[in-house]
Amino acid sequence: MRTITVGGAQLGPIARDESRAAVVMRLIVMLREARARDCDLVVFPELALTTFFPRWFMTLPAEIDAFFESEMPGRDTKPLFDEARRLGLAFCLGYAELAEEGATTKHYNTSILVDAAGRLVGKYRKIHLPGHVEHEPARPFQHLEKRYFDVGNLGFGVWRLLGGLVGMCICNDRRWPETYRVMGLQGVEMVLLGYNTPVHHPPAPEHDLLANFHNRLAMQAGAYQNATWVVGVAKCGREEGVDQIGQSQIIAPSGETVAMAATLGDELIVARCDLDLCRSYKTTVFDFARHRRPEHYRLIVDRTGPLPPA
Ligand code: CDT
Repeated sequence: MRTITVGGAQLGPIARDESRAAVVMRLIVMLREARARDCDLVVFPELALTTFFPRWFMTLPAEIDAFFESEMPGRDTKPLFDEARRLGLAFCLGYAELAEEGATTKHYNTSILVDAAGRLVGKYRKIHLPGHVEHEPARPFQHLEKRYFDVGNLGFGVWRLLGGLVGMCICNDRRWPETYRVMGLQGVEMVLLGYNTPVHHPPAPEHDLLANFHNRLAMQAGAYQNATWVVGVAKCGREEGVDQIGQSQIIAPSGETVAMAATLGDELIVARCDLDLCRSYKTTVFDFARHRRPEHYRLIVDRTGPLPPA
């Protein structure tokens, strides 16, 4: 049996003035608990090193860039890498990345996969950036991801780790079936993702009561329809006056949630994931080679005429 014991390291709120060093210490405490609970791999949330800064409108580049990392590991994050290697743990970490590309500096919402020896195995840059570009003062808080981040340019990759095929996506990506399907077509067996999801959605407050349901719905459907484990990890609780959902969860290829956080604070959820459970679905209901019919997936645009008689 191929198994990965995975820990979802949910984080409670991070204050705007909390130092990187203090946050990294919180992450290290969770790594140690994960070791004690026999984990092989620990998943941290999206933008796990700072408060969720896209909630504020900022114009000064220096103020914005202070939330970004220009090297990984850097001075403040090296202790995390050192401790994970000492404990023999792989991890997935979300952070804001400053990347020099030719003569330009790019800003990405990024997650990395690091193996138990401390080697960078994979990198993903968020593709589905939600929110808006301009300041919308009528909102109680902003969601300026489209302003502060460039669209990710690395696609949806899948990497060999711990005897399985592991992929990553970030927060809003989890709502889009394409995200899982692109990884599913590459045989993914475990999708790692972090999220910062406000309970209140100013453009459509009628969705607020359904925030936890939609979180579960999207991830469970992605898991089942692509025969993969999904590990979704929140940064949650009331952060700088904004409530964010929790319910971090580990979902089996059956679509069933097998572990879920019960608090809105720092909390480790753990599950021993049998990767061969994916095969039971990948070789039957979701055997893509036998049952998918992409040659028939056409968009019919000329539907203006009368319908034929039934
Ligand atoms: N961080 C992130 O992607 N949050 C979004 C909020 C959507 S509303 C702008 C999410 O999909 O959870």
